[in-house]
Amino acid sequence: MTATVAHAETAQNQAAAPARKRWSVAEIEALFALPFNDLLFRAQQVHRENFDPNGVQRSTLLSIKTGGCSEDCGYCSQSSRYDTGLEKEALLPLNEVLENARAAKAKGASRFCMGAAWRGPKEKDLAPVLDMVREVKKLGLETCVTLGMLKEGQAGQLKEAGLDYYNHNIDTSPEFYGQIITTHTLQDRLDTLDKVRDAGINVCCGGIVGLGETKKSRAALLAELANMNPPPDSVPINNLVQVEGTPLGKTEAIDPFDFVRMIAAARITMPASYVRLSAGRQEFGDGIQALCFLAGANSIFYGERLLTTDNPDSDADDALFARLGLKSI
Ligand code: SAM
Ligand code: DTB
Ligand code: SF4
Repeated sequence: MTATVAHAETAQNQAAAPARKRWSVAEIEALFALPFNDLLFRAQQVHRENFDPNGVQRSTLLSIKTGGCSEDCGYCSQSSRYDTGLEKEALLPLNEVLENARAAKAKGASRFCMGAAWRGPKEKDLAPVLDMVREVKKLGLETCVTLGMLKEGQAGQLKEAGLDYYNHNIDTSPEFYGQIITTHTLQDRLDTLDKVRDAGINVCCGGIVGLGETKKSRAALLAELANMNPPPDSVPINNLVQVEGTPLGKTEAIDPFDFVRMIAAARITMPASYVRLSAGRQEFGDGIQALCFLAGANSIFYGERLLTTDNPDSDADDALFARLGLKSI
């Protein structure tokens, strides 16, 4: 085939591709306003059209560099601006990371996600992380890192080391963002996501609810995510873990049914993405978590620790999976 023909075919394929739906904030608010059963039925239908309804992917998190972060994210235990009683730690040595990764694999996680409390990695920070990615990958695990904002060229280095996913959340709606974070902008985060996507790394991007946001703001967060081109491969929906000493440490908790609605609307608006029932699961009982799976959540963080706060024990999760007939994928 000549180059000209190949080009012509590409152009034709593009012309034939159906235009992607853009979601308005009002449309997503209308999803939230549906009777709960109607919303869940619709979400479950979309879920079944796109995924095995009983498969749930499991990632284990490890904080490879804890605390002392320059940023002022109002929810975060790791910002140096708040007195949360957290001990600042240096970057973990490779052998300790690998020990944790081996244990996560033995427990049944398929992906290992390493998080660092940085605004972004300096060049000298990145080299040891690249080694971690290479070595974790060799264990037969998928790799994910969340390191903050990336500079030119860093995403390419991570890709070359074998990185599968980069997590970088937009956290909340464009309108509410400035009330939660002032040291970097939403646009800064979108720029990093572009670099990750351009390097051919899968994008993991979601947000947090329970920050004191309105329902409209939740809808706007989902619209921002769903209208990305393409939408993120993985969408973590975090329920704020209230950390004493942070500005949001005493925020009123979200109604758990509204959290389930958030999962359902994420499933409907991003049919082909993995929707992750993320931080804050401990605040929900088994019943609410089961509803989240019914609403289309198909991944979780697995293991007793998130980054600096607790997550359900893996034994408790294994028992829940057995009771619900869920299988790890
Ligand atoms: N520093 C990097 C960054 O901000 O991208 C990586 C680590 S940061 C802890 C990763 C994400 O965890 C945040 O964007 C936020 O969505 C989530 N997160 C942090 N603290 C949380 C909390 N207390 N409750 C729920 N989610 C939280
Ligand atoms: C994400 O969306 N949630 C995870 C992961 N990506 C890095 C982090 C949750 C952190 C919860 C608070 C803590 O343990 O510090
Ligand atoms: Fe730093 Fe990330 Fe926490 Fe913000 S969320 S304070 S950037 S570690």
